[in-house]
Amino acid sequence: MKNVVIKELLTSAVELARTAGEYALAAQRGTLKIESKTNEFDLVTHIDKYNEDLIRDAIAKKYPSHIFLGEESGASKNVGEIKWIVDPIDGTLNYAHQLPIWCVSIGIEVAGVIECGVVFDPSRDECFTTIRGGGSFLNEKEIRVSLQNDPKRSMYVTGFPYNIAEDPHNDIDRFGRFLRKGLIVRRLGSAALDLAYVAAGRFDGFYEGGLSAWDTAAGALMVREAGGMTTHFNGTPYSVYEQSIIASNGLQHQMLSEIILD
Ligand code: 2AM
Ligand code: CA
Repeated sequence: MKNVVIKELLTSAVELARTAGEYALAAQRGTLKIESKTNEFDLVTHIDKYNEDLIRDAIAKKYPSHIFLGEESGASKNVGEIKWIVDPIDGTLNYAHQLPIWCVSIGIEVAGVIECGVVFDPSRDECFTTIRGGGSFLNEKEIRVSLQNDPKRSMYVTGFPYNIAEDPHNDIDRFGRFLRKGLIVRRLGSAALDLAYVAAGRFDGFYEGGLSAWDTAAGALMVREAGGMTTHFNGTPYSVYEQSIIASNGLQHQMLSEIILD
């Protein structure tokens, strides 16, 4: 597909992410209706749903043949080669607690390949974008992963699933291995922002065990286009349809993989 078409799709995605993000930011101070999803910790607000409908309807109107895949409403029945992969609010728990660490994430896949994406953080007015073969940007300025190769001077980030109490992916042991080595690991609660921050060189690496396509569709490409590396825990190249991810500045990828798989 021509670069101009991809650029046009990215422009539409940025507009939608900004509209949805600004709406959610304004709504955050109001009364949020909160419901639980898979368990009592996995919550969704009426704004997640409102925002997803807003984005989904706008795409259906402008691009009726495109496929939509969203966290709250699942996949549309369209058949075609262009798919919008949307998390209307990534970091929902932070959002519900008035913590300004959440974003809108939109990735666009063409014939099975993620071609571009946006991660918009309305609390800081930070708009991260990426386009395959064209780099990654923060508010239109190019970003690169860090050059840090010393783990003692590094900062990593991870996340835990909502069923962490059952620890199905051994996240607690894995996190413990990092802490016992004295390594610094943050846990922010928004996988899409974690990835954008690796792309921007704020973190040197990110890993998480149980993610979905909408959490990573934009952010994983963003890391690669900023010069970093993305794989699954087992070292195979990253696909948004598999759960685990290691995203790093590249220099530390092997070292992180060894701790994660230990
Ligand atoms: P959310 O805020 O959109 O729900 C927290 O570690 C990160 O992982 C957040 O991006 C959160 O997305 C996501 N997340 C948490 N539990 C998840 C699960 N069971 N499946 C997919 N993503 C999950
Ligand atoms: Ca979400």
